[in-house]
Amino acid sequence: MPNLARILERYNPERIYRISISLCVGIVAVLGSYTAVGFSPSFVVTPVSRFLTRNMPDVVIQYAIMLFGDIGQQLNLVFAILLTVLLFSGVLFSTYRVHKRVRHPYFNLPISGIAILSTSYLLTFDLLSAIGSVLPVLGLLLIVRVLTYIDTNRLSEVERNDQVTDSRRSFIVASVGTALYATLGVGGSFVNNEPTVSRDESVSEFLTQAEDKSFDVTGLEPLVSDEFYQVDINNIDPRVDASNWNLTVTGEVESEVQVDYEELVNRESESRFETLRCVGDSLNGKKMDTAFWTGVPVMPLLEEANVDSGCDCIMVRAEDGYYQEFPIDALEDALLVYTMNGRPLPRGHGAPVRLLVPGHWGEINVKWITGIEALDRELQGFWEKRGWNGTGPAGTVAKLYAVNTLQNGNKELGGHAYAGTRGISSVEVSIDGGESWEEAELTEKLEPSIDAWRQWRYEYEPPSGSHTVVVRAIEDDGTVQPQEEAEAYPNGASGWISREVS
Ligand SMILES: Nc1nc2c(c(=O)[nH]1)N[C@H]1C(S)=C(S)[C@@H](COP(=O)(O)O)O[C@H]1N2
Ligand SMILES: [Mo]
Repeated sequence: MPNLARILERYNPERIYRISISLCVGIVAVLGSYTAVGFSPSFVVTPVSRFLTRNMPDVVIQYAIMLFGDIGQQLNLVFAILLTVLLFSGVLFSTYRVHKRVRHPYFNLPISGIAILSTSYLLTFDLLSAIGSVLPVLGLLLIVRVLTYIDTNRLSEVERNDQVTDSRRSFIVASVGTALYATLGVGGSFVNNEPTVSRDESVSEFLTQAEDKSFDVTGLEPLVSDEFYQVDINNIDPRVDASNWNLTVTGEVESEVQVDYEELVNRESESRFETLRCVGDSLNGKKMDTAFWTGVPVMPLLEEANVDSGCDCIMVRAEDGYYQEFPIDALEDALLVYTMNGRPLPRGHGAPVRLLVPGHWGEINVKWITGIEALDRELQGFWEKRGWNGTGPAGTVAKLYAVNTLQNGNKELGGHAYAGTRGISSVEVSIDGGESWEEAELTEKLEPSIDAWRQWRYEYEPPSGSHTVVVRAIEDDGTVQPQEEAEAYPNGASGWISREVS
């Protein structure tokens, strides 16, 4: 075992000591901002993470999706946090140079403080976040200073020249302090949780309807999802105040239109059950969910603006810089949605207002919507630029989510089936690998709805030994779910889901 002190000596102890303190400062600066503003756009990591996502070359993104799938985004966040910590550490480390020039200990702390404060402020333009960063940094540096001072005074004249001996204790205290603070800072996240708003009572009859129509199958989510999947390009979602929100209709229009939140919710609204499915959903994946939504039809707004688009297409833009292009036709039954299951739209699902386009892949259901621009020629949206093909109608699928053995020895299968606005007329099940097919039970349609999914359930006496179960959905007009197998990228997953059951 090499002796730590020796290594320290060999690698210029003073420098190592400073690097360590700088790292501690980087960590507490990031945590401090987090404690002050939480996972919000004002958090110091947000702009760094955003920069990474927006500027990552398309090839890297495609590889990351293939290699890491959903955790790609978490990796991005971890990387962004590391970079931000290093940025603050670097800033602090460079102030040591200034200290050397100034040569007066009283200036050290203010100089470091100003450096951290301005870095944080320049990243976020948020004073609260910047103060959040600088306060714990000042606390940490103060402790280090005081301890170093005490220790230095205790030493003899000769020993005082050895900077490291007298700062080792302060270094240990600094690391322990940082670790403690990290624990508290993470605990602080609970403080930043958003309050739950009580449910609009007029919606309960619809939610009760969904509950009553749902099958009671172990391992199967009800018709209105308990956990609604979330997909977007952000690690830290935008936070948009309803009072500051507005939507503009611009571009190839006769007269631009602008509505704010008040005006929107005072318009005539519609409420219905709708299902969303992400084009990135794997064949038997769970990026498909249903909620009861309330919103205002979009088309009247475009009519007010008198849109005259050369391509009959629009670009929809959002607060997070996301943009999607698609045909105006798709908007026929689309809503600008502001409640979900009787509560104000949650931040993660696009608060205060999102677009809901029945039957289309999730990606054009733009959250945190800010603008609709009528185009004169076709352009590519955020995902289309990266090779995806997800602006059209969503694919048909019967998922196989539950395989249960009942008390009477029978097998019970269950899942959700979705066919966009084409509708599900039946789900067929084969227990012999696709030789013969039987019809599954189907839940009643949710009302009102244009494209809500259904649950299916099938019970049978199992043959002895293992057998292959296959399921497929049939659309309203008799079209059978495509059997050809494909990965999600780039057109959405397809194929019949099958499973060995024994
Ligand atoms: N502003 C914005 N809207 C967005 C996205 C996004 O990244 N930014 N992601 C889209 C994608 S790919 C999907 S699948 C749906 C998911 O909606 P949800 O998170 O409410 O389930 O939102 C869409 N709307
Ligand atoms: Mo998606």
